[in-house]
Amino acid sequence: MRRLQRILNTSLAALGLLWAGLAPAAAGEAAMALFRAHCAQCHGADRLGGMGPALLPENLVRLKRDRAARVIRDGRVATQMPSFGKLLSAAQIQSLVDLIYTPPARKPAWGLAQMRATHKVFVDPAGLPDHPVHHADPMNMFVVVELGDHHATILDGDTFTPLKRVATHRALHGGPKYSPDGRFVYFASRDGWISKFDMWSLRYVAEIRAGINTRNLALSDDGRYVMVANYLPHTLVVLDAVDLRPLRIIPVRSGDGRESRVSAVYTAAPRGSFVAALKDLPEVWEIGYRGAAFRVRRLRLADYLDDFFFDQSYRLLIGTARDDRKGQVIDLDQGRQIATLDIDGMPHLGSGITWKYRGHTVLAAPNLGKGEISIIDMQSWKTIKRIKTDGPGFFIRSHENTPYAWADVFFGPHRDEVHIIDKRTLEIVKTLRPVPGKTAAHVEFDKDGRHALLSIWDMDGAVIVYDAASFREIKRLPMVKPSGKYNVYNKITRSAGTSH
Ligand code: DHE
Repeated sequence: MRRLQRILNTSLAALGLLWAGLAPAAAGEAAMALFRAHCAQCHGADRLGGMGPALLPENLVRLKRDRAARVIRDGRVATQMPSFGKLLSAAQIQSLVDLIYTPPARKPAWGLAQMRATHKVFVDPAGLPDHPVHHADPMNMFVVVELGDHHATILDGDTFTPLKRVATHRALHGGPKYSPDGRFVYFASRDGWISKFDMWSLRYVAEIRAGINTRNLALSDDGRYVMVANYLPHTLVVLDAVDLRPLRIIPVRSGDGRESRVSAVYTAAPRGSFVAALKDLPEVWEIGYRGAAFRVRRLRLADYLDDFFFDQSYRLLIGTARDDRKGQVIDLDQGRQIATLDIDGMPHLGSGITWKYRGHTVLAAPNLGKGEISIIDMQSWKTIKRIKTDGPGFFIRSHENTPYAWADVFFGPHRDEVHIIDKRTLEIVKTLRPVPGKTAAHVEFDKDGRHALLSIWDMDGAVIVYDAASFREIKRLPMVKPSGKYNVYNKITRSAGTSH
C-alpha cells in the first residue's frame, strides 16, 4: 500500500514538473481540462456558477490568489467545496488559480432582454381556483426541498402525508418565501431561476431566470414585489410577484464604480423595505418598496457582511464577515453601528433565532467553524453563554410553543447528531442520533409547535417527525436528501423560532 502511495506521489510530482514546463497556451488548455474534470460540475463549465459560486475575477476580489490556492488544496469550511490536495499537484492547483483569475472572453451579461426570453407564465393568475384542491389546512402545510434529485414535496402538516412531489430547478438554496396569505411560494435556485408555485392548486404559476448566479430572494410584505439578490451579474432584480415579470434591475456598485456581489436580501416588513448586505463593499442597502420608487439608501459600514440577522423589529441588523472575529450591530434608523459582538469561529447568524431568557431577548446562533452555540443578550450585546456542542452546526430552530431549541451538528464525526437545548436553562437536555452515520440537519416545527421535523441528508434519506415534547419519533417519510422544510404559518407570522 505504502509502495503504491510512493509511486503515486512520485508520479504526481513528475506531473507537477511537467506541468511547470508547459508553454503558456498548452498550460491554459491543460488547466481548462483540469477545470472541466474537477470543477465544472459545481462551478459550471463556463465558470458562471452552479451549486458552487461563479469563478470569475470580478467575483474573487476579496480572495487573494494564495488563499484561492489554499481553498483548492484544503477545501472551504461550511461549503460543499472539497479538498483537492491529494488529487492535484501544487503546479496544477496554481494553473487552476491562474485560470479562474483570467477574465472570460466576453463579460457575462443578464439584462432585461435575457430575463424576458426565459419568462414563462404557466397559468393565468386570474384563472386560478378560489379554494384549495386538497383538504389540508393551508396554514399548516410544509414545503420540503429535496436537494438530492431537485424536487420539492408539499406536505400536509396535520397528517404528515405528502400531497404532491414536483420537480424544481437545480440546487434550490435559501428559504422559499411565502406570499403574505401563505397561498403562493417562491423558490430561488443557485443558477438564477425564480419560480412561483400555488399551494392551493399544487401547480407552478410562473418562472423566470433573474440572474446567472443567484443568492436568494425576498418578497415584500404587501405581496407585490420579489427582490432577487445576485452574485452574477452584480445586481438586485425586482419582479412583479403576480407573474414574475421583471420590473427593474438595480446595479450594485459604489459611487466610484466598484461592483459587488450581494450577500443576501431580506424583507424588513415593519419598515416597508428590502435590506441587502453586500459582499465586496462595506455597505448595507435599504430599498423602500412602498410607492415602488425602489430608491437605495446606502449605509456605510466598518466591514463587509457575509452573514446577517435582524431583531424582531427589523430596526437592528446583526452581521459578520466570514473571517471576522467581531460582529457588528447596526441600527438601521440611525444608519450606524451601535455595538460590537464578541464571537469567534464562524457564527452563522443567518440561521439564528431569538427567545426570552430571564426577561431579556437572547439570540442563539450556531457556529460553522467550531462546536458551540453562541447565546447573545440583545440588550447588552454580550455573549452570555457558549454552549459546547459535539461539532460545528448549520441550523438552530424552535417555536414559541416549545421550551426547546433543536440544533444540528452538521460537520465532523458527530454529524448524525442533533442537540435539544432547554431555552430556560441554556443546557443540552438530550442528543438524538436518528440514523447513525448519516447527517441529521435542519429542524422546522409545525404550526402549533407540537411536532419537530428533521432531515436526514442522504440520497436514501428521510424527514423524521418527532413529538416536540417527548422527543419520540412519530413518523419517517423517505425522501431524497431533503434539506430545508418550511411551514406556511410559522413563516408568514415570522415566528421567532425560524428564519423569515
Ligand atoms: Fe445556505 C439559507 C448562505 C451553504 C443550505 N444560506 C441561506 C441563506 C443564506 C445562505 C444567505 C438565507 C437565504 C434566505 O433564506 O433567503 N449558505 C450560505 C453560504 O454563504 C454558504 C455557507 C456557502 C454557499 O455555498 O453559499 C451556504 N447552505 C449552504 C450549504 O452548503 C447547505 C447546507 C446546502 C445547500 O443547499 O447548498 C445550505 N442555506 C441552506 C438552507 C437554507 C439556507 C436549507 C434555508 C434555511 C431556512 O430554514 O430558512
